[in-house]
Amino acid sequence: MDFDLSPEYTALRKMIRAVCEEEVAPVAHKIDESGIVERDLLRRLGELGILGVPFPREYGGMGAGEIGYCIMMEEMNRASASVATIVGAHIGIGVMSMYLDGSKALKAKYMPDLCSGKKVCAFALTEPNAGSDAAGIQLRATLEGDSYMLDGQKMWITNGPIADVINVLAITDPGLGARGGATVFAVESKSEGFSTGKPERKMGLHGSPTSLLNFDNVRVPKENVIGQIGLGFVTFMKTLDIGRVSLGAATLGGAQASLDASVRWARTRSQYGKQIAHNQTIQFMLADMAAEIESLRALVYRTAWLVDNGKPFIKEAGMCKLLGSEIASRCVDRAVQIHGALGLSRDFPMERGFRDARISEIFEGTNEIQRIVIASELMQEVGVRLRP
Ligand code: COS
Repeated sequence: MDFDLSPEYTALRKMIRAVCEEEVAPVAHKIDESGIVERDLLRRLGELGILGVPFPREYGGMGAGEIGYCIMMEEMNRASASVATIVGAHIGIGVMSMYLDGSKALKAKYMPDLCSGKKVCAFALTEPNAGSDAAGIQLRATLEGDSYMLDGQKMWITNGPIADVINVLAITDPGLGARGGATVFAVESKSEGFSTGKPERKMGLHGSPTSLLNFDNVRVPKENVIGQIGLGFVTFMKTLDIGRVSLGAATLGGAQASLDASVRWARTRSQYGKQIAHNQTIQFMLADMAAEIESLRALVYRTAWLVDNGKPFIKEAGMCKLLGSEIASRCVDRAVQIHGALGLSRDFPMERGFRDARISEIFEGTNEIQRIVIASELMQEVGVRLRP
C-alpha cells in the first residue's frame, strides 16, 4: 500500500500516520459538525514538525522535500479533509510562495513561526472578478515612501479568517497588468485596514475556514515584498504548480480512505446469507478503486521526485491534480454505493467524504484549467505556444 522510497520516508509515514490516527481522525467528525479545527491541534502538528515537512531545517522545517510533504498530505487527508486543507493551504501554497522567492531575511523572519505552528499562513490570489483568469486581478499596491499601500479585495481564501501572515498578489504597475506588473506581499493580518468577511458556508470542508479579505489602504513595508517587483504572477504560478502535486497526494489519501472503508464494509456486511464481498458487483467496484489508486500513487510520487530533483514537472503536476481529484470523487462515490443507506448517513464518514471530495475538482485551479496547462505543456514540447 505504501510507496516509500527510503527508510527515512517509511519512518516519516509511520510517525505521521500514528499522529493522524490518534489525534486527527478521532476528531474528524466533530470538526465537520462544529466547523472548527482547534488552534491547539495546529500547534500540536507544528510542535511535531508536521507544518514544516518540505522546508529546509535552517528555516525551521523538517527537510523532507516534496516527497515527504506528499507523504504527509496523503496521510492527513486520509484522516480529515478539513485539517488537510488548512495544512495544505498553509504549507503548500502559503509558506511555499515565500520559500520559493522570498528574501533570506523575510524567510528568517516568518518561516520558523509558520513551520512551528505559532502562526498560520494563507495564499491570496482569487478576487471577485479573477478566478480561473488569475491575471484578471485588480487589488492595487501603490508605493508611498518606504511602504506599499494595498487596496482591494480577495475572495475564497482558505485560512483567510485564521491566518496571521497572508501572501497577497497585487498589481503594482497597472500599465503592465498582472503579467509583468504584479507583486507578492507578505501581509500581517494584524495590520490596520485589514479585515475578513464571514466564513463561507460550503458544501464540504466545514472545518476549513474560507473567507473574503478586505484591504482598506493596508500599509506593507517594502521588506515584505516577496521576490521581485513585477514578477509576482510567476511566483504564484510556480507555487500553484507545486501545490498541485501535494493536492494530488491529498486526493490519494481521500481515495485510499474510501477504499479502506469499503473493504472493511464488504467483509462486515452480509446479505442473502453471505458477505457482500462475494458479489461480483462489489468486487468490481473495489478492483476499479484499487487500480485507480495505485496508478495515482505512482504518478504523485514520481512527480514529487521530479520536483525534488529539479526536473520539469508542470505537466505532471496538472495531471496529479486532475486525475487525483477525479479518482477521489469516483472512489468516494463507489464507497457510498457499497455502504448503501449508511453511505448517506451523517453519522458515518462516507457522507462527509463525499461532500469533502468535490471541491478538489475546483480549487487550486479547476480541472478545466489543469487540462489547459497539460495541453499547453504538451504542445510547448513540440514548439507550439497555445496561451497568449
Ligand atoms: N509556472 C511558471 N510560470 C508560469 C506558469 C507556470 N505554471 N504559467 C504561466 N507562467 C508564466 C508564463 O511563463 C508567463 O511569463 P512570460 O510572459 O515571461 O513567459 C506569465 O506567467 C504569464 O503566463 P500566461 O500568459 O500563460 O498566463 P495566463 O493568464 O494565460 O494564465 C493559466 C495561465 C490559465 C495557467 C493561469 O491563469 C492559471 O493557472 N489559472 C488558474 C489559477 C488558479 O489556480 N486559481 C486557483 C485559486 S488560487 S488557490
